[in-house]
Amino acid sequence: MKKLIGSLILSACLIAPGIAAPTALLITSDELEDAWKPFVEWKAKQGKPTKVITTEEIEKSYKGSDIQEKIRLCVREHIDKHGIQWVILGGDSQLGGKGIVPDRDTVHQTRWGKNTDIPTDIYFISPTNWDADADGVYGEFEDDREAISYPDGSVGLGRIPVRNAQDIKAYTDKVISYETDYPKGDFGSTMVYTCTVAGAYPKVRRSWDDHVSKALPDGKMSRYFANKTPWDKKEDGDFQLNTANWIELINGKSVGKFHFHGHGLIEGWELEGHQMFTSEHVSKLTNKGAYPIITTVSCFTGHYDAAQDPCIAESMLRAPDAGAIAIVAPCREGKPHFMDPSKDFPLMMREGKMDGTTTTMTHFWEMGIRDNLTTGAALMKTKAGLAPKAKKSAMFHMCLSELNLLGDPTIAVHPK
Ligand SMILES: [Ca+2]
Ligand SMILES: [Ca+2]
Repeated sequence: MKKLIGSLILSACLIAPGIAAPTALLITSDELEDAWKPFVEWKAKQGKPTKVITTEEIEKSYKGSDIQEKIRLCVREHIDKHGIQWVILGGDSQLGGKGIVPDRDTVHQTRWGKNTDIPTDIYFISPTNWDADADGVYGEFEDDREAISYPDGSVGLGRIPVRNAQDIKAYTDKVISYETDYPKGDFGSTMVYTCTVAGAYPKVRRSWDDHVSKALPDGKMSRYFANKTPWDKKEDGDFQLNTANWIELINGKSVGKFHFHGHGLIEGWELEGHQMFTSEHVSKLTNKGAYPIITTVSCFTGHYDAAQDPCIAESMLRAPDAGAIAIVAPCREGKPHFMDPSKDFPLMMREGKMDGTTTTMTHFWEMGIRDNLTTGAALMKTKAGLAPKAKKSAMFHMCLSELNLLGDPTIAVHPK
């Protein structure tokens, strides 16, 4: 009897209010720990108690070859022993293993050339260390194969690439707005595809027609392609995808979901007439309270780990009272990954066969909306679905490694 009473008291303690077991783990630095407190308090109110652990604590408490390895071991311990469902990397990364939450660089040799420094955030939720041959080079498609594992979809992951307390405050305010005061009406069910590359028109069309529209049957979708938009006046394509018109699209507060397809650089999206949408234009955004989620295949727009900072995705996330709430973007070139490029590439041009990057973005939307998932869960379940291809193809291995979620992984893709 004593034993029973003892265990009842123990269970009561474990489920007592205020000490609910954390469902999310947020990693940041000692310096920024306090700045995250309002975010953490907010998440607890949302039923997602969040534990904060700093890289300084991790450095002391875990054994591993470097800080990234120690972070991975810490994350896995929290997943395996404490049932953590979301992992939030709460800070930017800088070159050479520096920054608030340093990224893990993995190496990729594909038909596009060799990349040695692809920031691979899925490494942190991996049960294996991505360096089977222990040469200190991570993610080698063949030599490290046995130690490479992809997400299984059970844990949501994202990085909020902030640098200081002001960034954290601005982002936290946006998350609270997103979760309490999401715009009424058609905002959430309106999706815009922009595309400035003619060869991509067919696959961008199919992204909606064959997939996202199925999850959002009452959705309102518009295509702003270089050759035709709903806002053309005298002739097809005369509404230009230029910076002024993009600012208008976002400031109109009527579109909650964007997919941008076209060229890009670290500092911005390239629109028609080689106009660049950069941080200068982000500063003209006034979409307070109406923060869209964005997917984009534009090269380098998610290059959060660069010496040059911010990348355009970071500008959009850090902007106070404006910009975006979450972005899935390539950290380097936005490549069309295919299993059999010589056969698949012409099919892409002709009939819109989707490559790995466009498939990732499309499934993120389709699954996230249909299954009512959070952003982090939607992207990791998408990667889980593509994992069999990544095991067979170095290009898909790169695809899964290089597309990171920038933003809070615990917010809904499609708030009700
Ligand atoms: Ca290796
Ligand atoms: Ca950065």
